[in-house]
Amino acid sequence: MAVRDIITVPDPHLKRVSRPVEAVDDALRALMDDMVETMYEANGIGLAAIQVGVDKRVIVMDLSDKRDKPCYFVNPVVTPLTEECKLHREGCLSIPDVYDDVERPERVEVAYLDYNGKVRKDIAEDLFAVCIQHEMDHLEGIVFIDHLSRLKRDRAVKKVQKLVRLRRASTATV
Ligand code: GNR
Ligand code: NI
Repeated sequence: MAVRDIITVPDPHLKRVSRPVEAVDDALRALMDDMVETMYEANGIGLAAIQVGVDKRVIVMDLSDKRDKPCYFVNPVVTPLTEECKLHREGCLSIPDVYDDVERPERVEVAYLDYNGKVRKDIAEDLFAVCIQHEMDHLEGIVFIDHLSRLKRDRAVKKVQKLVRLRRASTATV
């Protein structure tokens, strides 16, 4: 297992539509293992493969307090179950230090293949619903700031670019 680099906006990979997975095999499980390790290291609750530069329809998530219950979603399909939407403050590992409210349906159904390629279906509410919809957006090349005004989006990208430049400068001689 290995921690991979997480790409940040405005990396054009984040705009790519990810491609369906053809088989849940050992190579895919190795990717999913790396994604979980990368997510834990970054203290995230979810991660889409495109955030490590891989354009496959794969998501990992862990909403447990002890960070010991990783979940895997391959080729997920999300269907809203309510018209009611809820505002939730979101963040993204590809947009560090930016947080804002996004409105999304509050209950959704998610159909997917699990770590072993088994077909599964869950009902998602609360943070699970927020997170799976945030991750599904990544598979479609959408990030949460795309749901904000253009002014907020432009500001967020500039802030991230500045942060990344500073980080590079401070780690260049390590
Ligand atoms: O770690 C994350 N936290 C989070 C908080 C509120 C709404 C969505 C998320 S997902 C994010 C990790 C991430 O960037 N996943 O793509
Ligand atoms: Ni994200």
